[in-house]
Amino acid sequence: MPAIVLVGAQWGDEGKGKATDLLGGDVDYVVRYQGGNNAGHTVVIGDKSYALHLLPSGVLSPDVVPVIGNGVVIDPGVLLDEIDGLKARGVTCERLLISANAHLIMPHHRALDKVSERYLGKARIGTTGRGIGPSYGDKIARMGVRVQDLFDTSILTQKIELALREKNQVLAKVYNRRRIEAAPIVDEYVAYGERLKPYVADTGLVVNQALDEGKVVLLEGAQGTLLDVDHGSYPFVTSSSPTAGGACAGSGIGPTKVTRVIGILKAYTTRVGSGPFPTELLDEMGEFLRTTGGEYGVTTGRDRRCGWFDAVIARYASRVNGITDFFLTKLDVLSGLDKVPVCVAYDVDGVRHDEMPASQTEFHHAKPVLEYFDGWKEDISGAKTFGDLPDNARAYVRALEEISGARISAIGVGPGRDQTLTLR
Ligand code: 2SA
Ligand code: GDP
Ligand code: MG
Repeated sequence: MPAIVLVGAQWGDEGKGKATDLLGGDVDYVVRYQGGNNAGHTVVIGDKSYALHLLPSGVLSPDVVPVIGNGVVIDPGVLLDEIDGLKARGVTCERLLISANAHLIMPHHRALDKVSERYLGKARIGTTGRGIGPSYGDKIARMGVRVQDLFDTSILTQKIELALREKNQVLAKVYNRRRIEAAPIVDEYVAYGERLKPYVADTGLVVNQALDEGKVVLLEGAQGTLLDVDHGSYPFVTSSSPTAGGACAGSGIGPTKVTRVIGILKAYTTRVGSGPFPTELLDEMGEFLRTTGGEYGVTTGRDRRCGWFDAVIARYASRVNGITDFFLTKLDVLSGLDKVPVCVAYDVDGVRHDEMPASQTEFHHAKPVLEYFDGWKEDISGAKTFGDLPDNARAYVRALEEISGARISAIGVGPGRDQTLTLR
């Protein structure tokens, strides 16, 4: 039975958390397949707002089994704090399953993330400083520590000592930092293991069995298409694969199981961290989008960079992910504008590009070719159906659908659970 992938179509923060929560009523399992606590999803239910980092957004739906898949990197202290924080607010995580194969973020990963960013100076990536890159780096270099290692103290000690032998050299010789001792980390992580043990499972097996039984599985991406380590604006990307292809590798299911890929697409564009951003607005319009849209990082609190909707990116996301339909979010934020500009193509050194330029140098030089749509003045946050929207808002949505490469099946008009319009 169906596995559905939910993926960010831009640079993250499109509203994936809200979309996952909305679908929660129709799905049985929600699986996070990549990233770590660099992610920040805000879900608003009634007058309560939840900020989730590692837990799948499905944790807020009582009948959903939330799963942290093998492709995620877990900072165990952060995860336990998140579980405790939700419990204090009456949300139980008893059904949570954590892959035994997921990799761990260690103290030296956090240290290296921070010092390497400082060392890069102006060339920095603008990471969240949570140790994501160094943890994935060790995974690929085959020296990572996995969740299952927490239950074999001898292996855990061996792995931590081996890793620190190298990391301490780097920390001391390259970054002039103090060495990190292995023994306290082993004790700390063994204690985490004791608390996490009840949740740990062979999640690949569980998810495949669920699919065989006809259950619906939602694979929830973090970050977004242009932050993908292969398909994003490299090197200004995260170190995992948020795109739909990554959903199978990060959860342990085969691609033949995926029947729908939902792209979450904001009605304008935002980005956190460094790197090219063709439609970025550095004027009062950018400030308008940031203030009206509440565009501040859920994890780091950083201002998000803001710009107009970019159809080149939407088409690229559609292609790279095989998107079947888009959820268009935050349409309400655009209310009040006289004209709404949309980037339909790029001008790269005098040459028009309708598709994403093949080289990063071209992407860095891309200037938006803008088309202007008539705006609407009405507050649309109370709209219940597509027909409730002003004519110009409907025309804007239909135009985006036309140029983005897939149909729009839902529209967000506010952060609340009930502020979503479904189409057709
Ligand atoms: P990292 O920490 O190694 O993954 O950083 C690499 C790049 O990935 C970007 N990145 C993000 N971009 C948008 N949202 C993210 N999550 C938080 C949020 C961000 C925050 O939901 O607001 O609070 O700052 C996220 N996570 C990683 C990051 O900015 C780097 O460009
Ligand atoms: P994610 O990382 O993709 O889950 O997105 P974030 O949670 O980081 O950022 C999206 C923000 O937009 C959150 O604060 C949501 O509550 C909010 N949001 C989601 N959909 C809508 C919408 O349609 N309208 C408005 N105004 N806010 C929305
Ligand atoms: Mg976010």
